Amino acid sequence: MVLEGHPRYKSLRLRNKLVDGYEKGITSAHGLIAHGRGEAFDYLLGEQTSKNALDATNVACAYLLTARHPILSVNGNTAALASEEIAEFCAITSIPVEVNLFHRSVKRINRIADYLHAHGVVNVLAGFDFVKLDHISSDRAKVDKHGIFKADVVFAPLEDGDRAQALTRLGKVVLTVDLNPLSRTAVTSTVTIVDEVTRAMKNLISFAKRFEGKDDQDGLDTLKASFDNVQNLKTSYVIIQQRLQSLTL
Ligand code: PTJ
Repeated sequence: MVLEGHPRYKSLRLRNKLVDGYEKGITSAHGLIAHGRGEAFDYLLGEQTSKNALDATNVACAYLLTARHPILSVNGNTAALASEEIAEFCAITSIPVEVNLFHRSVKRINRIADYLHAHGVVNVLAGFDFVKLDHISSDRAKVDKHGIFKADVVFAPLEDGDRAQALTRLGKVVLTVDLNPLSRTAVTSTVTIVDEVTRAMKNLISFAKRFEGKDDQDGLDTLKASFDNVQNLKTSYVIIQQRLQSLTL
């Protein structure tokens, strides 16, 4: 149990969620290590949503709201950390979810799909009716015919570089959340949200709520056109540099 007054309460709560996910067979052992890398970058970034991360989140949401066939690709880490937020976001936007795993097993796909359903996600594709994409060495190449394969906009938090590259090569818009602004995924994606995934999901929900029931295609298109992913990533590099330079020992 983590007490709310603990100085690292939020970070410890997320760790607990992941360990719980691991014990339930949702998160892989590798996922725990991947989370540690994310935590290290979050520490360097100040453990808060920066303005440039919020800008990227809003642009990502604009892409999702204007897509013909959007899809949210969920892995074992994202499911353990953010199922409640995914359920709320998908209820507002009607975007379907595809369970797509790096360390793929039928057992884990079913467990994650059940876990998402239990948290209120209605439309979950398990990826059993799949097509294998080229140029991807991992099992993430297997994508659902009715999900990622058909999608024009793929939102894949905690994605891997190979697939981000392969999906952009196929002409898809790739949106990701990655605390490491230097990763291949971060530099390859159309929009990279350099933020912690639960914070990013909450901000996506707020943005989607503002546009609920409104038809503002022009406004959303203008927002998309104004965005430069490389410039946005550079702002994250600067934040890390400035934080390191401001350290006085
Ligand atoms: O459930 P599976 O089998 O699909 O596996 C999922 C993992 C995450 C293990 C797999 O996709 C993987 O190995 O990912 P990578 O290549 O380690 O990339 C994960 C990226 O996400 C890293 O750049 C981390 O910095 C980042 N990251 C980790 N935790 C978070 C995060 N970004 C945002 N929020 C987090 N909580």
